[in-house]
Amino acid sequence: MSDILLYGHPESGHACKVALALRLAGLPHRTEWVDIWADPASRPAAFRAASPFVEVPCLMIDGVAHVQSGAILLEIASRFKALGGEAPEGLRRGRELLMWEANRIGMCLPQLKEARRVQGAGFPPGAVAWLMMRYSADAARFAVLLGQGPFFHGAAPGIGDCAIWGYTQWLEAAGVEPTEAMAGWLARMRALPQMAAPEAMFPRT
Ligand SMILES: N[C@@H](CCC(=O)N[C@@H](CS)C(=O)NCC(=O)O)C(=O)O
Repeated sequence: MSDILLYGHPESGHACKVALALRLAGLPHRTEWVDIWADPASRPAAFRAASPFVEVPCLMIDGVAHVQSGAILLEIASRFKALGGEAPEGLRRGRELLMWEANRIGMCLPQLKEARRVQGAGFPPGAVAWLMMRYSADAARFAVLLGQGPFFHGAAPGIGDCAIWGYTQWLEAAGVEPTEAMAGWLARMRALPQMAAPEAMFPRT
C-alpha cells in the first residue's frame, strides 16, 4: 500500500478537490495543514522543498511530490484505477472535464470568491463584471456537460466531479446562484457518504 500525504488548507478549493478524490477512492492518507495566508517562507521546510510554487495542494506518494490539482487527480485515477481511471473512456472523460474546469468554472469562481473576501481591493474596474459574465456562460453549459448524470462520470462520481466540486461548493461565498442542474448535482455531491466539510478534510495540525 502506498504512503500518501496531502498538504492542504480548508480554504483551498484546489486542495479540497484532491482530498475528496482520496476519500472517494478509499485511499488511506494523512493530511498536513499549510497556512496559505502566511508568508510562504514560514511554511514547513519539507513542504517548501516539495512544492515548487509553495502552493497547495501537494500530494506526496511514497515520498514523491505531485503538484497541480488536475495533474494530481489524473495521477490518482490512473495509478489507483479509480474515479474514472478503471477504463480508457473514464480517463478520457476525466481529462475533458478537468480541462473545462481549469479553463472555465474553476477560473472565475475562485476569483469571484476572493473578490468578495477582499471587497474588491486590487481588482481592476470591470474585472468582477467580466468574471460574472464568464460564470453565467459556464453555468449555462453545466447541464450540457453533466448530461444524464447523476454525476459527471455517470452513475458514480469521478475525478471530473472532484475537480468541479472544488469551487462550486462555495457559490454563495462567490456571490453567484446555481442553475437547477447545478443545485441538483451539488445536493447529490453533498449527500455522498465520503463527503466532508473542508475543515474536516484539513484539520489544523
Ligand atoms: N493551479 C494550482 C493552483 C494552486 C493554488 O492556487 N493554491 C493556492 C491555494 S488555492 C495556494 O497555495 N496559495 C498560497 C500561495 O500562493 O502562497 C492547482 O490547480 O493546484
